[in-house]
Order: sequence, then structure tokens, then C-alpha cells
Amino acid sequence: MREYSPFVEKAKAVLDRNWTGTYTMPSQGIYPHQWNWDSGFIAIGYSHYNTGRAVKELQGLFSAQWQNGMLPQIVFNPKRLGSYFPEPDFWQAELSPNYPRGLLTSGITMPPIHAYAALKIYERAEDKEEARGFLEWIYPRLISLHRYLYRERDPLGIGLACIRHPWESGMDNSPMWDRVFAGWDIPEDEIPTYTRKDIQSEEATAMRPDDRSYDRFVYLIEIFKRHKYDERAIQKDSPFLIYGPLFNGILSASNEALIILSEILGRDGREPAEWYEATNRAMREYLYHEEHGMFDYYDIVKRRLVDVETAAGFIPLFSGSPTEAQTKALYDYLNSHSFCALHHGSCFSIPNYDTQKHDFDRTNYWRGPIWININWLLYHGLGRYGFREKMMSVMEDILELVKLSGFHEYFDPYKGLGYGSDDFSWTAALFIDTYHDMATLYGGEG
Ligand code: 9WN
Repeated sequence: MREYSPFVEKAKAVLDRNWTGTYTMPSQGIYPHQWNWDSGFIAIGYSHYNTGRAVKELQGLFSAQWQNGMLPQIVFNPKRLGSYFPEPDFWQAELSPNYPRGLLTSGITMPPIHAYAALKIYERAEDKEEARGFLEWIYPRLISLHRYLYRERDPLGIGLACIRHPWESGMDNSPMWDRVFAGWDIPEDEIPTYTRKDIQSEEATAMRPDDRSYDRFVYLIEIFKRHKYDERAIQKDSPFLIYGPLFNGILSASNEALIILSEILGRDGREPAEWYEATNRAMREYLYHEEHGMFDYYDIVKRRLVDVETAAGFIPLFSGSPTEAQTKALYDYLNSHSFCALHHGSCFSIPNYDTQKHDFDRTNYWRGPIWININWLLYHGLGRYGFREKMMSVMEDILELVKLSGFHEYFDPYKGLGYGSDDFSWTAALFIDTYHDMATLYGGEG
């Protein structure tokens, strides 16, 4: 453990550099605004040593919550406009009657990790009275977010929340979207003119989503605008409506956190308890892919499983959702050569996509590299089901990758090289959290 301790200070320095006074940028270059699930992970890192910042991080984000409860994917910083695409002029979120007046946001959401983060902030806070005040503030907002997801994002009424854009999944260009996009015939004139800001160099171009994917990303935004962000109208018209195991696994774990928060605050926790049961049941029933032995994405428009094997398919371990038989199959697959088996020796766990697939790409964004937030979710899931050795190896790889290559956005699963943004905030924040968890396991400082 001693070898990793200097990196805790380095991680704090990364967060200091990215802290703006009101929120933490995911990274200075490409992501200067506030991102939804990034802030949740970042707050979990701060919860170990700076409750004040953790609280501000979530308060800033929730101040931009829409009137229907949706928590936007991006809250734009008016002083930093110009370097990212798409920005508010493209989203035109003000077309929606639910838009938060006076603020600039995108028109989609992201995986709701925030109730989970709020609970961690409270548990680790030294001043419990003050932290309780924060919980009183955020609790109704969290309930409103989850109510929105169940009320407006479950077109089949089965207890799952759907996403209506790949960016809502958190995994922009994952191979699953290739399957979903297949067969879409978009007339050229329905794709608006736009300029990407994320591909300044050849290296970046090779590691970021391709133009074809971006055409589809912006095409979907055109549909949202056409319907003034009305969920029902979008659901009738859009070719992209997906129930997924990453979004719903996180939603479910946050429901579980809401049950505990209800107890702490003396509120009625029946609603989150019902959500928790319903979402777990629906994931087992609708999202489990028997032949793959893992969870999958469900395409609501085509009424079928997407048929893709990404690390997202293991995330329901994080929320305690799978049955015993499903858990066994999940573990066998997770701990196979496909995702870097224990004692394999020449890879880091856990690549984002099955390494044995023809379209696995170790350097391209969500098509193969290791992402620290996904591995963090997975080691918690493995711990929850008692897979201690595997859990420890995933934790060690998180610490080792950072030690080897720094606080990058994503990592090569074979060489451990760091790619994408350097000084990436959630890598730093979750390094701190993993370090503390590891220290606790070793019985040291925690
Ligand atoms: C679009 C900020 C975000 C993360 C996502 C990651 C990437 C944005 C982009 O960066 O997405 O939301 O422009 O590629 O895929 O998970 O939240 O760090």
C-alpha cells in the first residue's frame, strides 16, 4: 500500500486543478463544463477528505435539475463556452417547458449515481448535523429524479428506465450502438451541419467516436428539438430507445441508497423499496442474456436484446440484482480470458469489451480500453457477492494503472498505457476511494 500513498496526494492535486470554485471539470481541455455522473463519482472521492466540496459538487448539479425531475447530462459554464460540441445553441433545451430558467444545460440525462454518492458523503462526514442538513436538501431532489425516470422513461411500464441517446449511457461509442444503429436509413438532409471540437489531432481522431456515429448523435438531438423534449412524443418517433444494465444497475443501487437515506431522515422509504425490487426483477427478466451468461441491452424499438458483450453486462452485480445462477455465469465470463482472467499475467482487468471479439479495439474509447469508473463499480459488485480474490485484483489494477501511467481517462488493457485526457477527475477521485477501500481491507488507515 505504501507505494500508492504518494498518488493520493497527486490525485487531490488533480481535483484541485480541475475545481472551479463551484464544480469540478472532468478535465481541463476537452470537458470544461459540469458533467452529471462525473460529479457523482467526483463527490465520492471528495467525501474522504473534503465534505464541503463534495456537497457543493452535487448542489451545483442539482441546481440545474429540470422541472420534471430530469438531471441534465451537462451544466454549461457560460465562461467556458466555445470549446465543446454540442453546446447550448445546439441543444436548444429552452424549447422544453421543463428547462431550468437562467441556466445552460443539455437536454439528456446520465446514470443516476447521485443518491449513492449522497449516502457516502453522509457516512464519511465528521459533522453529521451539517451533513444531515445537506441530505434534507438533496433528498426531495433525488426522489424527484427517480420519479421522473420511472414516470417518463419506462415506455413498456416494466420497472426499468430507458435511455434515448448513447450519451445517456455514459458509454458513447460502445459496440452496442453499432448494432442499434444498423439498418437506420437517415436521409442526408436530416443530418444538420455541425463542427466537432473533440478531434484536434490524429491520435484523438483514432481514439474518439467516428463521424458516422456523430451524425447519429446529432440526428437524435434533432428529434428531441422537434418534439420540444417531450418524452412521450420522442418515444413515439425516435429509433433509439434502450433499456440497459449500466443505467439500471446504477439506478437500482441508488434506490437502495435512497432506502437508507429515508431511514436516516425518518421518511417513508416504501417508494424506493418498491423501485428497488421492481428494477432488479425487471433486469433479471428482460435484460439477462442466457447464452452470453451476462446482462445485455434491450432495444425497445426492435423489441429484442442487442446481443453485445460489454463490461456493462456485469454491472447488475453492483446493485445485488442477479439470481444465484446468473451470478455464477456472470463470474465465469467476467473471470475468463475475454475480460482478463485472474493470474493471466499479461493484461489488466477489466477491459470494456470482450477482447476475443473481432471489433475489440484496445485504444478506442468505449470499444476496449479500461475505464476506472466501470472497474470501480465492478469491484464493489464482486465484493458484494464474495468474490474476494477477483475484487482485490480489480482494485490493485486500478491503483497500478494510475501508478504506471497517471490519471488518464482510459487505459490500454495490455500495456497499461494511459489514453484520452490526462488529469481526468473521476480517475483521481475513484483512485482515492479505491485506495481507502484497499487500506481498510489490509487493516491499515481507511
Ligand atoms: C459526452 C465527461 C464525459 C463522460 C462520458 C464519456 C465522455 C462525452 C463526450 O465524457 O462523454 O457526454 O463528449 O465524449 O463518454 O462517460 O461522462 O467525462
